[in-house]
Amino acid sequence: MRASGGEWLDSIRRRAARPRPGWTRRPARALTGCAALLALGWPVGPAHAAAPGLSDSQRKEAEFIYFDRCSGCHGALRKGATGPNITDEQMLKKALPELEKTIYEGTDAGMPGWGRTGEMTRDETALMAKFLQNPVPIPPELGLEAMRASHKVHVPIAERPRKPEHKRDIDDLFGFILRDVGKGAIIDGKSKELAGIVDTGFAVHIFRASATGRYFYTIGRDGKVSLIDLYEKKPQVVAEVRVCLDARSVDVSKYKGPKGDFVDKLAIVGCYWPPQMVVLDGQTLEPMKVISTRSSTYDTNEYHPEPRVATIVASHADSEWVVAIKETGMVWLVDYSDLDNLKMTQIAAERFLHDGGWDATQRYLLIAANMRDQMVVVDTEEKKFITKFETGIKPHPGRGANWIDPEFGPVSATTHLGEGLIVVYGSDPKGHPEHAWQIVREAETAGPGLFLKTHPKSNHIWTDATLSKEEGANQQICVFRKEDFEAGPNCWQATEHGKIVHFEYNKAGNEVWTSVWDKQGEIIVYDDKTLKEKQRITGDWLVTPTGKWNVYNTVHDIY
Ligand code: DHE
Repeated sequence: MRASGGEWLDSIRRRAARPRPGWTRRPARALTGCAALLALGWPVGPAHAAAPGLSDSQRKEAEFIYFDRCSGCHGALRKGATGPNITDEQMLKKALPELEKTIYEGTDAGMPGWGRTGEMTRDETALMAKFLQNPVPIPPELGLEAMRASHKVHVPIAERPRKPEHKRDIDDLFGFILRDVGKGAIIDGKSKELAGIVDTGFAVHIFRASATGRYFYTIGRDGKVSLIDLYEKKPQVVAEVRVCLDARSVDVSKYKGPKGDFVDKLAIVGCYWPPQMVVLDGQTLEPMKVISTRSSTYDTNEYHPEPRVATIVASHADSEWVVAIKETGMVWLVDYSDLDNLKMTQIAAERFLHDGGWDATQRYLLIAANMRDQMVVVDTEEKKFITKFETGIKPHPGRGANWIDPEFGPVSATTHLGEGLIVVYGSDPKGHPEHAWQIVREAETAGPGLFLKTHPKSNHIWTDATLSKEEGANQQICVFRKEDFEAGPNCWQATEHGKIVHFEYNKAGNEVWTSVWDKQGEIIVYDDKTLKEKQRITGDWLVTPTGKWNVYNTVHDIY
């Protein structure tokens, strides 16, 4: 029988306290927080006779690697989403050397080659091949009581400063993820100085800023949320709580209107496992309500046991979070004005919803259904599905990019995981109905990429090619000009090591910051007008920098 979240945490504590013969810990990667708990083992069903044997310690090591590198695309239950179904029934159809090769080399469909990129050794890829032929371990649930056990308020509200205790411009601070060390760096957008480093969850996925910009929220892959107070002399984690065992998204309440003032009042976390969202007090992170996402697929109406929460955006015009549910293909508009009498609008969209953001008017959610090669449009004012259309192989817009095209008016765009392609489509159904949700331009980038970014004050659109397998291509940046998109991009090699990933503008909209994603990482700051490098931030603290967020742009959803 499976343990409940609370019993499970207790049993983990008991087991963790015992000496563990045969427990092998990987020296290069310290297991922290929930990752360490996960590695202690999930209940597992009986193995098929043909499944290769694994020792206890091998199984635990494989479970951790699976959680760290694989579950995001294939799901905790291995039923597939961005990646295919890799349950033991499917994997036993393949020979072990074939599986090992795929894990080591990657695939043309976009799976990274974990051995090729140095993230797994030969022994580890061999171990993972065997693990995949064994039955899927079922992770436990996590309810309010167990969440509350991990809740800590380090600085009570009454003891927090009433105004900033420093001279920095809070609106121009940047939050940077230091992925592999479970930390976040806060950097001053003006002086480029490091304002402070804070401990966060494991492999933090995103930062979001509170509606006033005073706080940053981070969400770790292990489901730990950290609340960082930017008023403190040095940025400091003032509260934390673990509300999922696997997570990617967090957002805040931004609405101030007739239904109440919710500025800096609430936060929401989207979990991958357990499949649920959790509403928290915005100032203390006390967990308040759990909303399960287990439900039926939008099209066949079949029950799905693991509908994961992908993108969340916060409405500026209503007391609503717009929540994308990946496996069932639904967008849920969650009205947070009355949590006891919760109202939700459930909009059928498309399966495998992943990442997205607002159009320029902040009325339409533009989100990728990446395994369907489509972009989906949802109208949050009329609260209904508008349309979906194919763009290319696995669209991946991040938050997206919105600008005014000289010929087609307001447009939006996406890059793609599966090919080096930027696709531009009309996004102004009022002013330019003939182009709305139609592809108007497309062009090649340096290779399959993850993110693009622009700013209303800029003439440029920046793209990365992080997933490219061609020598050096993932170290390139390609920039398109809004006023002459058809001229093609200006591309250059930005680094000799690591990969270029993700862009963010400063508050003024005249600088672009990007990461060199490497164990010895760097931040490159470009002048957006001249495209010249202005500064390179380095330091031994810059370990695997990935995403970055400017406070002002994140509060106001400028992209
Ligand atoms: Fe992300 C956004 C999920 C891999 C960096 N990523 C998101 C969002 C989701 C998601 C659901 C949208 C959050 C929101 O807006 O509320 N990402 C996943 C995965 O499931 C996936 C494919 C595999 C995994 O195991 O995590 C994955 N993502 C990655 C990476 O490998 C990246 C490059 C580095 C990392 O953290 O592992 C990465 N994802 C990011 C970033 C954003 C993001 C920087 C936010 C973009 C923004 O501009 O806000």
